[in-house]
This record gives sequence, structure tokens and C-alpha cells, in this order.
Amino acid sequence: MNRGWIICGLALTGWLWAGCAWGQTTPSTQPELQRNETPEQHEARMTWWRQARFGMFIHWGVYSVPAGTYDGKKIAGIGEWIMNRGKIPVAEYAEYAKQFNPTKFDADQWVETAQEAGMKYMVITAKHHDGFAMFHTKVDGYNIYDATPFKRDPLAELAAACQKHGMKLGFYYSQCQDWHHPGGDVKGGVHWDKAQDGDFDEYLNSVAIPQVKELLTNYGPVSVLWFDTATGLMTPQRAGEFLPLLDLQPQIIVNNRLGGGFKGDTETPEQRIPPQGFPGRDWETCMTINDTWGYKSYDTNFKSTETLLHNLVDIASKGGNYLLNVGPTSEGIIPQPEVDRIKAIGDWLKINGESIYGSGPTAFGPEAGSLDPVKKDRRGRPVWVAAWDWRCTTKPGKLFIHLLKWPGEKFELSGMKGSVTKAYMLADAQQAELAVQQSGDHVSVTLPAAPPDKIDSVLVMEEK
Ligand code: FHN
Repeated sequence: MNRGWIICGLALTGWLWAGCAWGQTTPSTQPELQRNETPEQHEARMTWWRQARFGMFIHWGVYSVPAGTYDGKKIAGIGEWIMNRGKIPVAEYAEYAKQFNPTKFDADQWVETAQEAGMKYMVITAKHHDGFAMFHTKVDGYNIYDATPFKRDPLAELAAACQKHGMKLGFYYSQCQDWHHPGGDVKGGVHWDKAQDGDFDEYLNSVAIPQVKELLTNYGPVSVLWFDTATGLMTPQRAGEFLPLLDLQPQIIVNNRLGGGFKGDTETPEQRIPPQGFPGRDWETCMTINDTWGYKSYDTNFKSTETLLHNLVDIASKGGNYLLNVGPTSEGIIPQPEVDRIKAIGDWLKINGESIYGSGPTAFGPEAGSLDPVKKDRRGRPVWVAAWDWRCTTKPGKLFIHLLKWPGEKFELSGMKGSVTKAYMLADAQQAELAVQQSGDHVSVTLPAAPPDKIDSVLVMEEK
């Protein structure tokens, strides 16, 4: 598809998108606009990502220096937004770069940590809304190589480490919001420093587009491009300026947050798990481990390993991926409570990974919960109340029943379409057969005396 057609298509469909591109999570209805590929090529491009199921999101930037505190005050909200929430003047915020010297950053160690967690890809903030590039851009000196004592390019180091360890690497890039460069957008449109005033097209042409080009040119294979916070300024024409860059990485997977009507490859619900997933679309829930993406020294509200693992299983049971965030410190260290939790998930995956990687969604549908008859969300829709007893993931001929709550002596299940030929616990290397009674679509499995895992014991039912 040539560029003229792409832009024309974007223009026709752009109005549908207006006003809803921010953190877009609604399945879009636009026709495929972005890639000149057959459905088979699309399937092939998405294969590794669908197999992966679990990835590491990394929000790391100069905001890890203030770490949530400005002018002696704790600034409310997510850490990477401190410049905006604290209304820190551009020049003053830029001074933090001089203190940013993450000498403990070790790309190999980060990749190894992700691998020990069972994560199959990493997506790191190359530039967040604060406009600070975490790579050695030639666009200007506002980057980790030129503006800090560190004088290294962590994205180059991470790219090399990912290559070495066989890890897929993706880049997050804030294409609209940029609170440093003149003309970059600010959510809500209100500047707090006149240094931010400028022309958005000038910003796109001199900063965002050249930097995305650098990212897709200088770092070897880039598996994911993760745009964020498309604002109303991202018209179809402007979005169309980014699209030819994707040809630099023909296999790249792009999310749905460029704006301008660009549908992308993946839906990206944030901090939530959509009750029924996104049938017909690839999707990925991104989520924080505590309450911030970028490091905040005093945010210790870490989710439990149990919650995180249940989320991973819940997401897999609905056919999605889990992109779980870590927020490294200004020294370059992933906080230990985050490492502990993700490694515990990795330990579980070492035993039970067959039920997650490359798995399909549940064969049963509504086991995940029900709509609350009374409670409504802020749009007036009934709230989904998840049931946390069990989940199901599938592979051809196999059902994986994730027992999130140990039911006791027997597991009872209705709605079984096939006949169960064998049942065993996935954690049991011997695959000792469990007694199964089936009558029509009802199955009863006699479980072992004790659950093999405290958080999620996986019962395998082979069926024909
Ligand atoms: O504003 C950002 C936020 O800082 C963070 O990067 C998240 C991650 O999905 N995205 C935006 C909010 O939707």
C-alpha cells in the first residue's frame, strides 16, 4: 500500500477516532491501514508475541533522580509525571540529568532477571513525556549520553544483551507529549513554562520522527514499538508521517497508541484486565507492580506475587499478554521487591510454563466472573466482578485448569465438550493419573491430598 493511500485511509477514518486516542483501549473498527501484508504474513509476524504471553515493561528515565520528591515535597501521582505534576520549569528539570549516573546499570543482568522471571520480551522507555532520550540521539544533547555524567547508551547495551541472550526488545516512545522540546504536546494543552511553546509539526519533524528513525535504525532488530498518549494533535496526516519508518523493521509489532486512526497490531488496556479480552484482536495488559511506572523512592505498595501471578493466568485465559512494569532507580537497579516478585513468577513458570506460553484462551468462557447487578463504572456500565476460583488455558487436546483456590478433594466441572482421556497435575513430573468421572458434560477429578502450589496448581485434562 503506498503512502498516499495510507494517509487517505487515515483521513477517512480519523474522525471515528477523535477524542478517544488517549490511552486507547477500545477495540477499533478501522480497516487495516498500516502494513502491506497478507493475513498469513500478519499471522507470522505476530507468532512470537502470541507465544510469549509475558513481557517486562521498563520505565526508566531522569525522573528516577527526584524519585517522587520535588522541592522537599512528595509529588502525588505516578513518578514519571513529576515534571508535569510539580510544574517543574524546563531548565530546572533538565538539571536532574547532571545527577543521573546509573553506574550500577548492567544490561546483561536486566535481561537475565527478565529471563529468570520467564519474560520473553522487554519494552523500555526510549523517551517518555519529559522529553529526555535514554539513548544517544543525534537530534540534540538532551539525552543520557550527552547530558549526564554516565556517558553511555543504555539502549545500545540492552540491545546487545538482548541479542546475546535471545530476548526480544521493544522501545516505548512518547510521540505526542514532550514537555521539554518546544512544540511538544502537553496533556490538556496547558504549558507551565514558555520554553514549551512552539510548533507541533516542527517538533514532530525535528525531534519525534528523527528519533523514532534512529531507534529503528541503530539498535539492530526492534521487535516492538510502543507509542503512548496520542493527543488530539495527532491527526491522520501526522500519524501517516511515522508509518514509512516501520519499513525499517518489517517484523516490528506496533501498539494502538500512535493516534490519528492508526489501529496498530495490539490493544493495550492499562492497569486492568478486560473481562472477556478482545476477541479478534491481539492485546496486552500493561500494569505496574506498585502504583507508579517510573521509580518513586517511597512507593512500597507492591502487589503480592499471588496477585501478579493470578493476573498473568487470568490474562492468558483470555488470550492476552501481560506486560509487567519495573521502575529502575537512578543508580540503574531494578528494585529488589520487584525482582523478588517477578522471579517468584519465573519459578512457577519453570514448572507450569506449558500452560501459559503459546496457550489459547479458555474453553469455558464465563468462569472468570460476572457483572455486578448494582455497581457501575464511571461510564455507567456494570462492573465486572472477577471470580478467583479457577481459570482455564488451552492447547490442542489439552485443558489446563488453574486452581487458584484449592477446591479440596475433587474438582467439579460442567460444560466439558470433549471426553477426558487423562488427568494429572502439571507439577507432577511422573504425570500420575488422577481418577476422572465423566457423565455427559460434567467431569469430576479426584485431586491429590495437597495442592502442589500455594498460588496456582495446574490440573491438566487431556481430551479427545
Ligand atoms: O502517561 C503514561 C504513563 O506515564 C505510562 O507511561 C503509561 C504506561 O502505559 N502510559 C501513559 C498513560 O496511559
